[in-house]
Amino acid sequence: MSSRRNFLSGLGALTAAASAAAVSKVAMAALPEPVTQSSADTMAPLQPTTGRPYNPVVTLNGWTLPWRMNNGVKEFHLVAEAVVREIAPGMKAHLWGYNGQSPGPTIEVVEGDRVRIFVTNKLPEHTSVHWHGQRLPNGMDGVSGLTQRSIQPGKTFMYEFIARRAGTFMYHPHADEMIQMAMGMMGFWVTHPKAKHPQIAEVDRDFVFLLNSYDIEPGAYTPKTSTMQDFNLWTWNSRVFPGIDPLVVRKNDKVRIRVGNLSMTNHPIHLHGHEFQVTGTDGGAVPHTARWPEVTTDIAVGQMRQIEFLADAEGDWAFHCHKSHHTMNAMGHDTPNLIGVDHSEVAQKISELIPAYMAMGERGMADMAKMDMPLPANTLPMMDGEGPFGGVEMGGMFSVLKVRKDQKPGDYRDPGWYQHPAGTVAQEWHGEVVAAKRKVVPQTTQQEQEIHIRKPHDNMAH
Ligand SMILES: [Cu+2]
Repeated sequence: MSSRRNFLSGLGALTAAASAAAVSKVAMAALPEPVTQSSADTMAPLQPTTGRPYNPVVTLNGWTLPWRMNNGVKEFHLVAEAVVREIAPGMKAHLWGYNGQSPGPTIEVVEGDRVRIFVTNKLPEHTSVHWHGQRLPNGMDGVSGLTQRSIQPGKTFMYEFIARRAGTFMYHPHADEMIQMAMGMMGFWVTHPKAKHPQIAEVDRDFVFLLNSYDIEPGAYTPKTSTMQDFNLWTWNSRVFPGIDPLVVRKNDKVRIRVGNLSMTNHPIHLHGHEFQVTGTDGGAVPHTARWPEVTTDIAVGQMRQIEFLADAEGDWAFHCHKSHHTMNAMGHDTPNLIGVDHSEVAQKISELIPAYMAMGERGMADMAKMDMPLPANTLPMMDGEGPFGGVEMGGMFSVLKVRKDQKPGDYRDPGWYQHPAGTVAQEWHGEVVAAKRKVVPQTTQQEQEIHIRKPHDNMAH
């Protein structure tokens, strides 16, 4: 639910730390009223009512920032502040973000627009905003210390530039970024082409999200910001499955998905049931002649990728990061591999001491997903989500592309589970099993199996 609110009355219970950053009422009066968002739901696309028309994007579990026109300039107001983000139903995180949410709202403009962005800092430390991928005057690039003074708590800075290049971009702080990005400060930016563009197709649905990650221990609310690699929540727009909304499309829609990576590792993003092309990066549109078909595209740290496909296959198609540890939630990452280990003897001994003891892992970890184990406060099961055929056993960076022939244009509501036509679902075989005919392979002798090893010599160095 979007709420316009008085800027100063917005200091909620959570922002005790930030209240040090009191903002002058007089200074704020002339600025565009900050618009905030408290819900983590996917908002309907924001149809432009002023300026050049464009086909808006849908931010997964997010929203687009409204603007005001002021003498032909698009004016936005970002407020850097402490926020509460629901990571998935059952877990909330205390993060930093913009205008009530992490990630901040998506900013959408049109190629050639003059854009003015006011940034008010309600954090307890200084910040800045870098407009990743944009062509702009050097002093607007948002690198504190290098191109500008940092924005001190309580201060408002103004960025102004022309959105010169159509494409897929993002924004994030370039001040204490190890802390500020680990706390969730980031947002998406889309510059739409002003006219038909030879390398930018018109599409029916255009989704955007950021890849990010957090290290929040079960029972805690605030991410550990010194973590370098070992994150336990792999998120899309600061959400994990089953909290990531499905991408709902109509059959035969042309679909674009724009993804940016602001986590500390790469993510091979994989789509089932369709092949796509990478049509753009944060450097711009990929020329038609340089595109090739993929079902997985690796998105490196700091990169953005724009993929496009024709959604011509009905169904509920998995869409996820292909690193299997990234489709898991917090808990149990230090578990040793016990597959094939017979626990029965030791389990019996332990249960004499601890009556409720239960052995886990000897047949894989799927048992975990089925168990309703008591969890610490404010965490999520490691693998979760119920599908029409049982547990999906997923967490983290996972969602579903839902392709339906009767989905109305512009309707993004979840249509429920796919109804498979009779006879099109894999199931247990009950028929007769025909004995396989096998070719008789002659036995090899000991002599033939001998391996010749060539040792490297000095002159083989390379
Ligand atoms: Cu990943």
